[in-house]
Amino acid sequence: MCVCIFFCKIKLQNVTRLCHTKSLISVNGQFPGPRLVAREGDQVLVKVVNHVPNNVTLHWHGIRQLRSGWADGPAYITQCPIQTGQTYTYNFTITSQRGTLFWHAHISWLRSTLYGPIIIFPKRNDSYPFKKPYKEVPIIFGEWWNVDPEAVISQALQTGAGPNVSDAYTINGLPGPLYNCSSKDTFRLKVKPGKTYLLRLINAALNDELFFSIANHTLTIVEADAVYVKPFNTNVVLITPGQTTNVLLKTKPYFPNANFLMTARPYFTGQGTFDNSTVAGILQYDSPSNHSSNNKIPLFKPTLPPINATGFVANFTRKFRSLATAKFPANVPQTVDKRFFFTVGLGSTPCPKNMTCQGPNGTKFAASVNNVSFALPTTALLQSYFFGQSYGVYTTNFPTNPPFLFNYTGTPPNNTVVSNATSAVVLPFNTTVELVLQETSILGAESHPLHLHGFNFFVVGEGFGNYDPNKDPANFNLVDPVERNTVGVPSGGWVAIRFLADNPGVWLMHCHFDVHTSWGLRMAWIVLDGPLPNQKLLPPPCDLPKC
Ligand SMILES: *[C@@H]1O[C@H](CO)[C@@H](O)[C@H](O)[C@H]1NC(C)=O
Ligand SMILES: *[C@@H]1O[C@H](CO)[C@@H](O)[C@H](O)[C@H]1NC(C)=O
Ligand SMILES: *[C@@H]1O[C@H](CO)[C@@H](O)[C@H](O)[C@H]1NC(C)=O
Ligand SMILES: *[C@@H]1O[C@H](CO)[C@@H](O)[C@H](O)[C@H]1NC(C)=O
Ligand SMILES: *[C@@H]1O[C@H](CO)[C@@H](O)[C@H](O)[C@H]1NC(C)=O
Ligand SMILES: *[C@@H]1O[C@H](CO)[C@@H](O)[C@H](O)[C@H]1NC(C)=O
Ligand SMILES: *[C@@H]1O[C@H](CO)[C@@H](O)[C@H](O)[C@H]1NC(C)=O
Ligand SMILES: *[C@@H]1O[C@H](CO)[C@@H](O)[C@H](O)[C@H]1NC(C)=O
Ligand SMILES: *[C@@H]1O[C@H](CO)[C@@H](O)[C@H](O)[C@H]1NC(C)=O
Ligand SMILES: *[C@@H]1O[C@H](CO)[C@@H](O)[C@H](O)[C@H]1NC(C)=O
Ligand SMILES: *[C@@H]1O[C@H](CO)[C@@H](O)[C@H](O)[C@H]1NC(C)=O
Ligand SMILES: *[C@@H]1O[C@H](CO)[C@@H](O)[C@H](O)[C@H]1NC(C)=O
Ligand SMILES: [Cu+2]
Repeated sequence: MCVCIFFCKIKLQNVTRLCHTKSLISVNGQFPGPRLVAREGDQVLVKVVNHVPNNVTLHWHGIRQLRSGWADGPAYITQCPIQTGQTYTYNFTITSQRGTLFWHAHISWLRSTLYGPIIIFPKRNDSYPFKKPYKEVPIIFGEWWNVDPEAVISQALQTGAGPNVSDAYTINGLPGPLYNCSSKDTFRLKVKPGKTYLLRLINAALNDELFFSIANHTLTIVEADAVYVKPFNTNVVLITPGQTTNVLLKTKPYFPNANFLMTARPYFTGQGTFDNSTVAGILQYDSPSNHSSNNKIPLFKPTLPPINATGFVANFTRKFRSLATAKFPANVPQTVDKRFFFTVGLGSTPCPKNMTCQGPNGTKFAASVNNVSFALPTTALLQSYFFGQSYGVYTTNFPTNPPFLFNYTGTPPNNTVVSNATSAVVLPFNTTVELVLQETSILGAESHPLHLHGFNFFVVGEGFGNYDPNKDPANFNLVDPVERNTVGVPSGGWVAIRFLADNPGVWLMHCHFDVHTSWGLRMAWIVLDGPLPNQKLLPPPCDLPKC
């Protein structure tokens, strides 16, 4: 166990992609940002200094932050932003987690350029539950805008329209040869024959779930969201924003006289526009005669499922199972103290009287949980909670069920207007929670990658149509469900999760499509302290930023 210290200087950096040069916000002048590498059990200190005009916060996505909510990072939830010229040191310990996660900015859309891998090695003398790979390679997907993404979201929120879409997807910051003016910006994975590589896949894209595949190679999935899973083979991986997936790539036993594209492009079922483009990298065998860097040898392309392949996605996601061994048990709550049923989806807010709006039927787009579009406060919830100053900041009456019933996945109601509020659900320490997330097809069916801060949860069930509380629980998997921090609520369907509220603090839950989060698809859980000294939220660090 050690103390790992990282320095993050938030600064501007000129980067050129697709023949567009722009000044983007980076960590230490790197795009994508640097890797945070640590070991299970390590204490991590990240000193962040803000040298850009924007307010910034960083989030350590998937790190449990046991009793250290002050280091979680979502702006106005666990901290006020780090303002220009200010410094804040994130201080947390990595407890009982190992695998791949990622860090990203958690304010407005700054995570479009502020992101990087988190790699957590097992404890010393501990090993993977699979053969030690020859090499490990992070593959982080992102989205590239030729314009400033902050201008894109700010204009969308003004007009009420859907935001403009990105110009490219990237692998490790590189769009690859299928875009104009981009072939020199191609990620190349050089491999040796007969070896096993561990690819640490991370979807850091803002608004798009992605299919990923490597031509002529099968992948073995071994881990999801930094939790080992029962290995299974697949040619195509689906990864939603906020998810991480470790896969083993076994290279061919000989030097093939060919190169192989790895590509990713969206899975999309919504009604709006989306970036329908394809990022590609190249898998090339490092042959002694160097044939593989010869562009004349054949280049094979993988086949990805159709854009809207919901059947494939359902089959794929159902294959994920916890290891559920003595060493890596699946501690699924077997009994439930509190049940919640949340609808998630899009809606609208009325257009201000003196404006014309470009959202649905002249309104503004909004998104909600149980019809509540969550408004960010002007101070941080965690401070308000900790110092007993919630009055006027947030309420604790977040609805446990939708305010009115309708056929969630059928004909939409005639009123799509959502309400707005800053409200939370309060949970006593160690409450076992069952939460059903039901997609609403009010403005068209669409899947939503829901991310819970502060906890992992077990995905005990999922299905299409409306959740049936009388029939569906009978099919729940309480033995080896996958444990993760981000789950796709199926397009036109529902997902049921369970978690143990054993981490005191204020924890955001939100759609990991940034556009939906910006429209209000987010809410907060407040988990109270337990009776024992080690069950209480620690006091705030003295450099915690102020609003
Ligand atoms: C970026 O480019 C602009 C225009 O060429 C230049 O003025 C600026 O100094 C550059 N910034 C950095 C951080 O290199
Ligand atoms: C980090 O937090 C721990 C408590 O969790 C505290 O003991 C330690 O002093 C902190 N370290 C720094 C450098 O702030
Ligand atoms: C790659 O797969 C294609 C069919 O998808 C096949 O025609 C080709 O021979 C394969 N190439 C290699 C080198 O495996
Ligand atoms: C996406 O692009 C492909 C061509 O690359 C095209 O065949 C397909 O129709 C497009 N799909 C949508 C939904 O726009
Ligand atoms: C996917 O889109 C195609 C073309 O628009 C359509 O024919 C098909 O029914 C859609 N499939 C699903 C599963 O929605
Ligand atoms: C999904 O799995 C079912 C059952 O194994 C199979 O019948 C179906 O064809 C699969 N669908 C897709 C799109 O792969
Ligand atoms: C519309 O009214 C709001 C206040 O309700 C005001 O802030 C805004 O400037 C007005 N916009 C126009 C275009 O008049
Ligand atoms: C828009 O208005 C039309 C006609 O009034 C109505 O049929 C439709 O359902 C409305 N759409 C939305 C998204 O509210
Ligand atoms: C809800 O709507 C769907 C699609 O129209 C329909 O198939 C289903 O029967 C409806 N469910 C109920 C309970 O009315
Ligand atoms: C909308 O539906 C509700 C109940 O479903 C009904 O009472 C109301 O009259 C409807 N309004 C309009 C404008 O159709
Ligand atoms: C929330 O709703 C109130 C009342 O409808 C409105 O005045 C306010 O501007 C809304 N706030 C946000 C952040 O949308
Ligand atoms: C930065 O955050 C502070 C504190 O919340 C706020 O007062 C200020 O308006 C923000 N500045 C910008 C540029 O967003
Ligand atoms: Cu969403």
